[in-house]
Amino acid sequence: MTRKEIKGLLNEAEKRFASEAKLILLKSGKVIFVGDTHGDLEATEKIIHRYLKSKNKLVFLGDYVDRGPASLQNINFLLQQKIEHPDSLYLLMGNHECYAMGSFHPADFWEGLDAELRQRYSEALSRLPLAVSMPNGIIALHGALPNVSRLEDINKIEPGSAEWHQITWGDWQESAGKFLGMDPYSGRPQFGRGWFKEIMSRLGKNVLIRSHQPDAPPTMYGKRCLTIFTSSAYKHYVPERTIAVVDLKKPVNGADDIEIETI
Ligand SMILES: [Mn+2]
Repeated sequence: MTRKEIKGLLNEAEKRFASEAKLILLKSGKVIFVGDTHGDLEATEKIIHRYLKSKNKLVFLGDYVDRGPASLQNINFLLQQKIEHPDSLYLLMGNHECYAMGSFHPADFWEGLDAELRQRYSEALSRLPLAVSMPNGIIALHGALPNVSRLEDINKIEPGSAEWHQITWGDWQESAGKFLGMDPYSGRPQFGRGWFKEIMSRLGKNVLIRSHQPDAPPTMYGKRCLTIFTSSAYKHYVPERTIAVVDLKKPVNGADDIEIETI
């Protein structure tokens, strides 16, 4: 794409994201959740061609850039698809979309852009929605669950806030506590079973689908917290790229009610 085409794409995408709520409500059909793709354009193309059809909804859980070899192509392809299929495809915000809110390393995508394009991608991607809610008890987002009083309050979360940080950067650990402190190496906030149980009950949800943490067990907390990962960028942790398929006609009480497919 030329520079002019990229700017046009970012303008269109930014307008689209500005018109969406931060909390997306999905009510019918089959929903396909995709974990971090991290520059794995091949994975993204395969998923779009295989699943973007009929009444399916596709939800990408964030982290489209950095680490993989085709970050620029991956994010541009996803933005084009979003513009063409605005009500079938949803792109949630991951921490790697948040360079505007503070730099991090490694960030090969962001560091490879010139100042003007870095600014434009930052502005457009800082408008991405944060979470998906479904009536069968599922909530989906990139990392951990935010400290909000009610589900609808996710719509008020501002990029850069504490709640935004919990969603985009938060990790889950198999410990009993609630907030377990910041990881000294990655700087990510760590949360335990206590927080999961408390906030899921407050939000009235059964199951969380998220990505972000390739070394996390695929299911935690009595199969109520699913972590999927859909990039070849972390083969040493996750040898297979996984997605989660949820049929909104069926009740979901745990991971056993969700189809995990490899692509
Ligand atoms: Mn992440």
